[in-house]
Amino acid sequence: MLEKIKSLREKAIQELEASADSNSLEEWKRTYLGKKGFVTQLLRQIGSLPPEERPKAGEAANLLRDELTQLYEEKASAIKEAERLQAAKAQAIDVTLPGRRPQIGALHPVTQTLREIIEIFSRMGFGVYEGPEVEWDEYNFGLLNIPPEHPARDMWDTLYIAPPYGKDGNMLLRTHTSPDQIRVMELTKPPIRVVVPGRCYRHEATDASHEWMFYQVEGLAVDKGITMAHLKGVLTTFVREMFGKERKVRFRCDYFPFVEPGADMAMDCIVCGGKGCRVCKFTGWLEILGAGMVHPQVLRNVGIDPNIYTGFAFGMGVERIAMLKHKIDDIRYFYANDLRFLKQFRA
Ligand code: 2U9
Repeated sequence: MLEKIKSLREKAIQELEASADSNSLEEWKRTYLGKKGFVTQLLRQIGSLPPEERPKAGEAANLLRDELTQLYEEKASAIKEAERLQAAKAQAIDVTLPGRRPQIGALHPVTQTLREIIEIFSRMGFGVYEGPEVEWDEYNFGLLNIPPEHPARDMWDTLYIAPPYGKDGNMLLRTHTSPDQIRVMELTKPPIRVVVPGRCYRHEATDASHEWMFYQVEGLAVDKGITMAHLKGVLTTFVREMFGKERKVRFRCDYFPFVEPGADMAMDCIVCGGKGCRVCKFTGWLEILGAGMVHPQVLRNVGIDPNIYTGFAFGMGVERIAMLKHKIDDIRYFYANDLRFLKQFRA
């Protein structure tokens, strides 16, 4: 019997060492320590041995059962740990793999130009105000000295808001940011120095220099003693900051209902330096903005006494400034969403 126990022990230990995963280990447990396993059967046979053999055989069989149980438990925890490590390894991230390059966007060229314009006026002490794109007729035209049915309205092809929102043409998409200047004068007392940027809309057939949606920056300075000299000084500084210190400027008379006198400002052509070329249509000059002294009636409309205060105002199209700056010959490129165009302006 002792021989039998010895050889069973050797066989069991050998097979235990050979089981490499939890399935084969459990199979081993059933074979040796299970209800019908070899060791259990062995223990049952002890009772049928001759009485003098029983104590030794019983002790040896019990020792074998305890030893194999302990060996099983040690092996089980070793396999469990090995399997846990393997699972963790399978899920692990390879930190040495190169990453996917993120697609980084950039500011639109019109936004870049808009910010540059605002920054130049900020350095001259101008604040920034923004108002609504959907406007009252009264703010877009009436308070700016452009009464209903006045022929001056023909200067702006207007997109009106249909009923039930707008009634009798009293609501529209602003044709300029001038109504925001009205709001600034209603909200604050002089001295006023402000620029008002934003989107404007016109019922316009698009071509190389016209879009139905475009950006404007308008500006306003109101105080005691403001003159045309301030207008010329501020705007000349702006042009030279934006397009170069060497720029020559030219002011000529122009008409806008909300200014008197009104002016048109041009600079010498940045392509030919004034000699005449295709860009300046052989005039040597590029028109960049309109301006003027705020009409006394406009000041009166917002409760500012024109006998005490005067002001100058100006307006420019941001796309036009960007086109001159980057020598772009068609305004429609800005809103065509063609990345071949837009990627050229990644700062
Ligand atoms: C108030 C008083 C005066 C703003 C002005 C212009 C002249 C002008 C155009 C330039 C190109 C519009 O974008 S554009 O088509 N603007 O020429 N704008 S004076 O004068 C104002 C505005 C508001 C209360």
